[in-house]
Amino acid sequence: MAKTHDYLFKVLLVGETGVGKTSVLLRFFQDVFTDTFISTIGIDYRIRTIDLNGKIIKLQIWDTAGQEKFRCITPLYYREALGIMLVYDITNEKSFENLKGWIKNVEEHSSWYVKTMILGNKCDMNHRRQVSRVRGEQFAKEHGNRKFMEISAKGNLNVEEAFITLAMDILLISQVISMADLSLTSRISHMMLMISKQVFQVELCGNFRAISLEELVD
Ligand SMILES: Nc1nc2c(ncn2[C@@H]2O[C@H](COP(=O)(O)OP(=O)(O)OP(=O)(O)O)[C@@H](O)[C@H]2O)c(=O)[nH]1
Ligand SMILES: [Mg+2]
Repeated sequence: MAKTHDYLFKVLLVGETGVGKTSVLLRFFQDVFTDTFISTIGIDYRIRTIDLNGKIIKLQIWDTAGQEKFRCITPLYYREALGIMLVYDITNEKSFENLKGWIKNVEEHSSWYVKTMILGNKCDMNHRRQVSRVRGEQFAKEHGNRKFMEISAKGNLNVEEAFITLAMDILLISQVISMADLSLTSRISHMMLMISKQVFQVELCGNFRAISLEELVD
C-alpha cells in the first residue's frame, strides 16, 4: 500500500478556557471562525496533512478543554505529544499569568524532546489588549527560550505560520533522532542538543557526534 505520509506529529493545544484554542484549530483546519463560544468538553482532535521541505507531514492536533474540571484528562496526552502550543488571550491578563502553570504541566508530563510555542491569540482586538507583545516575547524568552507569536483566529493572522513553525521544529528534531537510529522510547540514556555556530552536538549514550546543519536537511 502506498504510504500516506512520512511523519505523524501529534500536537497539543493547551491554555485557559476561552483563549481561543478551538478557534485556532478550526481556522487552521477548515479556515472558518465563529463568534459563538462553545466550551470544549474533554478532548477532540483534527488531522491536516502538510508538505514541509518535500516531506509529507500528518499533523494530528489535539484540542484540550481549558476548564478546570477536565484538567485531569490532559496529562495523558502530554506524553505522546511532539509539539505543544501554549495559548493565552492578549485581552486577558489572567490567561497570561496562568501560562506558568501550563509550562509546569509541560515540564512534568511531556517528553524531553517536545517542541513548544507560546501563542498570544486575539491580536485583532488591540483596543482591548491587556498584555503587550513585548511582555509576551520576554516571557517566552525567560521561560525556556520558547518560540513566540501573536496570532488571531478571527483575523486569520499568523495561524498557519504558527503551525508551520512548530512543525518545522518537530521535523528537525525527528530527523536528528531517526538519523541517529534511535527509538524515541528506548536506547536513549541521555541526549543533549545544542545549536552552536550551526553545529548540532548530539551526545548519545556517552558517544559524541557533531553534525552540521546541512547534514540534517536532506
Ligand atoms: N476577537 C477574537 N475572538 C476570538 C478569537 N479566537 C477565539 N475568539 C473567541 O473567543 C471565544 C472562545 O473561543 P474558543 O476557541 O471556544 O476557546 P477555547 O480556548 O477553545 O475554550 P475551551 O474550549 O473552554 O478551553 C469564542 O467566543 C471565540 O469566538 C480571536 O482571534 N479574536
Ligand atoms: Mg475549546
